[in-house]
Amino acid sequence: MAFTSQTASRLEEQAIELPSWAFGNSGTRFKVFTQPGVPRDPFEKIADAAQVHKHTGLSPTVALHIPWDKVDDYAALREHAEDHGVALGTVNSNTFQDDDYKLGSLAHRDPTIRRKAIDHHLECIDIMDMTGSRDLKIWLADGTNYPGQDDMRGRQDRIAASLEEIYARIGDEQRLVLEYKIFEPAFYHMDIPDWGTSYAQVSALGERAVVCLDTGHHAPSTNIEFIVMQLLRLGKLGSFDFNSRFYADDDLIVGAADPFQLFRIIVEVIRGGGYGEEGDTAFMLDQCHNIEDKIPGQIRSVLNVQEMTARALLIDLPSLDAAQAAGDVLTANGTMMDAFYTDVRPDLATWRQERGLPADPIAAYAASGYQQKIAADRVGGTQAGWGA
Ligand code: LRH
Ligand code: MN
Ligand code: MN
Repeated sequence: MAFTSQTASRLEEQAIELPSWAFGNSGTRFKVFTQPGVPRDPFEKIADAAQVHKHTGLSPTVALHIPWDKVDDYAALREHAEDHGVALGTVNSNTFQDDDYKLGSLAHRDPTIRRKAIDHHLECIDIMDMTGSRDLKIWLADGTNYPGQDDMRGRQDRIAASLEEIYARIGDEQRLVLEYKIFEPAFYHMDIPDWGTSYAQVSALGERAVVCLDTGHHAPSTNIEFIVMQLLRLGKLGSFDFNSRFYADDDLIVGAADPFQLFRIIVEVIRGGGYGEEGDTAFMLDQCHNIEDKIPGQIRSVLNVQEMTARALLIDLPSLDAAQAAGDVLTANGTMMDAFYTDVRPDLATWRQERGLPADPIAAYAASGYQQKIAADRVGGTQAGWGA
C-alpha cells in the first residue's frame, strides 16, 4: 500500500515522550563523559527536550525522574514547560540510588525501609498532582545476587502489599505503571523480572495499574512483539520505554540495533488497538547514551519510531488477512516485508513540510545554533543521575 493522506493523518496521532535524564551527562559504570552545554537543572533539561519537539512535532511531553528532577516549585516547572511548547509527563520513582535500599526497597524485610520507599512513591504522586502528570512509573532494582540470600516468595508478597498502599493513593485520572527487567542491578534474581510478574502484580491492584515494557529489558532473542500482543489483549500494556540494545540494557538510539524488531513491535501495537487516539499505550523513550550529542540523539530516536510507525501503517491488511486465512505462508510474510522495505523517508519529509516543520530535523537543529549557544551559556552541567 502507498503512503496516503490517511497514513499522514494517522501519523498525526503519534506522541513520543522524552526522558529528562537523556539530556544530562551519562555514561557507563566505567566512565561518565561530560559534554559542553548540558543542562544544569531540570528547567534546562526541559528547554532541551522542547528542541526535539520543535524540530519534529513528535514529542510534546517530558518524563521526570525523582529525585533527579526535584525542584522547589513544580507549578513553575510546569509553566516553564508550557512556555516551551511541551508538557510534563510521566513521573519516575527512584529507589535505586540510596544506601538504605542495598537489600531492596518495596521488598525489603525491614518495615522502616519499606516505609521510606512507599513514602517516596507517595511523594511522587504529590508531585504528579502538581505537574498534571498521568503516570507514576515504578521500576524496582530489588532482587538478590545469590541463591538463598533471601526468600523470594516473601519478597513478592511484600512488594504486593507495598504496591497496594501506593495504588490506593493513585488518583482517578492517574495510573500506576510497573516496569520489569530481567537482570541488573541484581544478578541472581530480580523481584519484577518479566512481563508475567509485572502483570500478576498490577492485575491484583486494579484497572489503573498497568505494565511498562522497556525494549532493552529482556533476554536476547525474546519475541517482544508477542509480549506486546498479549499485554494488549489483556488490556494491560500501559507504556513503552523504547531504546535499543545489542547485548543488555544498552539504552542506545531507538531502532539503531534492530529496526525490523521496532517495526514488528509497532505492527502489534496498531493491531492490538494501542496506537494513537484509540489506544492507551504511552510511547516513551528511555534512551540515554554517553557518546553522541544529546538533542540530535533524541531527534534521531523519535524519527526512527515515526519511520517504523509509517511503515507499519503501510501493511496491506486485507491482503495479509486473506493470505493468512488461505494458509498462504509466503504471501502473508511477503505482505509484511513489502511494508517493512518501503522507504518512507521522502513521504515523511513532505509530511513535516506540510506541517511547518523542517524536512530534515537533524540538519535544521544543527543549523539553528542552539548547540553552540548552550555550550557557551551553560557552565557546569549536571549528570543524568547515574553518577550523581
Ligand atoms: C532501569 C530503567 C528504568 C529507570 C531508567 C532510568 O534500567 O530502564 O526505566 O527508571 O532506567
Ligand atoms: Mn526503562
Ligand atoms: Mn533500563
